[in-house]
Amino acid sequence: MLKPQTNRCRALLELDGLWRFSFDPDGCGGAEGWPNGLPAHRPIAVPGSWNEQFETGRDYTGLAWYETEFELPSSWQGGRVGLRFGSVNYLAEIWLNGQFVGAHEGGHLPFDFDVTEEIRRGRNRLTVRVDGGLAPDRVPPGNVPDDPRDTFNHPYPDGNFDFFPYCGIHRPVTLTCLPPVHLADLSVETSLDGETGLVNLRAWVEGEADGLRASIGGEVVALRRGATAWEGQIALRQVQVWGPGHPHLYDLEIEVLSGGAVCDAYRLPVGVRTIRAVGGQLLLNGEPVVLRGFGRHEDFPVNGRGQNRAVAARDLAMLAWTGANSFRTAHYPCDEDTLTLADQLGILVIAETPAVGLFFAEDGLEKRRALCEQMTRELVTRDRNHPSVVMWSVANEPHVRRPGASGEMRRLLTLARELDPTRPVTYVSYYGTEMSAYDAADVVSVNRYGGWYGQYGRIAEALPGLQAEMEGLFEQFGKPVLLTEFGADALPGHHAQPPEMFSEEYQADLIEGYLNALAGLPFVAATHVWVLCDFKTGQAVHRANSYNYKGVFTRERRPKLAAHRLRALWGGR
Ligand code: BDP
Repeated sequence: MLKPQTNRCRALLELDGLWRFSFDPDGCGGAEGWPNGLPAHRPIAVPGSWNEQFETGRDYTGLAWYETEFELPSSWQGGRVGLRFGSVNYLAEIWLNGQFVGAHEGGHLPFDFDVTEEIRRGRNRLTVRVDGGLAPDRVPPGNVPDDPRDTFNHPYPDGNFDFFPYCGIHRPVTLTCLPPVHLADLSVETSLDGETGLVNLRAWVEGEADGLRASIGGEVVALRRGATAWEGQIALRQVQVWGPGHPHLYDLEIEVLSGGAVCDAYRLPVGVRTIRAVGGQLLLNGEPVVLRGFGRHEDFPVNGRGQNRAVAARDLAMLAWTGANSFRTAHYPCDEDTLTLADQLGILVIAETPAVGLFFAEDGLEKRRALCEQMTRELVTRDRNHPSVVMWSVANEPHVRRPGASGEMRRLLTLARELDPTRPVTYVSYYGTEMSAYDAADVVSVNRYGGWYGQYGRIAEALPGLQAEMEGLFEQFGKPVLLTEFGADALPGHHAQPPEMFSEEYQADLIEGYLNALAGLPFVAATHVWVLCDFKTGQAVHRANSYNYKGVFTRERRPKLAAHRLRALWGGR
């Protein structure tokens, strides 16, 4: 799905701002006709999570209604009018002027509707019902009944995952106007042939076009009409490849021709690079690369999970300051502007679907499977044109001990690879060799917490086992091994000598111990600290202040001792 843009052929209107809002705990809004106007309401900021904007509703994950009004620009005539949501958690139903437009399930990916029929000249009323409910048949799941084969905690609210289940309209809402014949989607794949960069294009068009023209780096080609898409290749001699330290972006422009004239245009920054897993290494542009970095949540005081571009810019600046080169979008796709930033800054990204906390009991299994497939498709089609995205992760910590679990993981890995054969695919597990589907992945990704969730207070005791396990994983699968999480909680300002759990010293020592222990293992292709910043969780006995304190920066983005330690180890600028 293309990100909206405005240019000589396209227009857009951001609908963000102060909307009207009402909780609907009894679910009576539909029967009472709320799509025709909310009877009682309070103001709410969009985007933003509802949980932190009022003195009530912090733990509320039920039904709520949003409403706004806007005027259609009079110049928007004869085009296709679309309504696009960057993300709504969890289930959104949309009405325009009281008419039902459509629904979307899943909290972290965009969706849009053609509202050309429903839109009116002049003033329009847009209504959104959001269902933030946590349920076993949703992804990620919540309120999951106990399973004796898998132990998990039940935080409050009861998400089957370790972050606060923020709800609401979390990313921008945009009204778009496209010409009747327009570019509907685009795929850009790059490869290298010596010093020549090859840019392979596939473009999907809505309506009858006479032709398509692509220009990049001074080269112009006409695309040819294929069975389903328009296709073409552009060769860039003496190509400037994209990568950390040299994030060169070319400016691609696609023009759609109809009746002898340009009827639509779309611009996209393109980074030419290759990424492959070969033996025990990840190769970026043919050269071995080791991912140093973090898991990153979208989380900030008051904003909750609402998109905040300044926070994203700050996060990527802090990441570079430590000397890191990468992050994983744990445990859901990040917003699109963050990926644009990563493209510009030369930061490598493992893009993860929202499939966290999957369990494989029959209850809701088929629906969860269908949702995982839908989300994998939505993620790949949204993010495939970002050079920063170097890998797909189809799940985090599925409860793989369940019968059938390996098959479910294999299915998702295969789907991701079919959708995008140019990037390695993986899933992240806390199990190693047991019941795993790593034979179907390109890299093995594991999370390890020795010295924290085991061997309390004894970092040194955790390290030999870690090395042996990583060696065992490489021996078994012959693929790069990624340590996608490791870390320790540190309460900011809490110090101890000798170091003890929850002190800044203990966190810094554990991280350094892990990095040193793995430094000599050439097949370890990633060390990602959990986590970049402290983040909000549900309430639980092991979550003081409802925070996960494994950030090397605080939730307010101040460095802890571990951030300085990493900077010394990673040579940050
Ligand atoms: C890991 C999970 C992550 C948690 C982390 C922790 O993947 O979501 O936040 O544990 O407990 O297993 O800090």
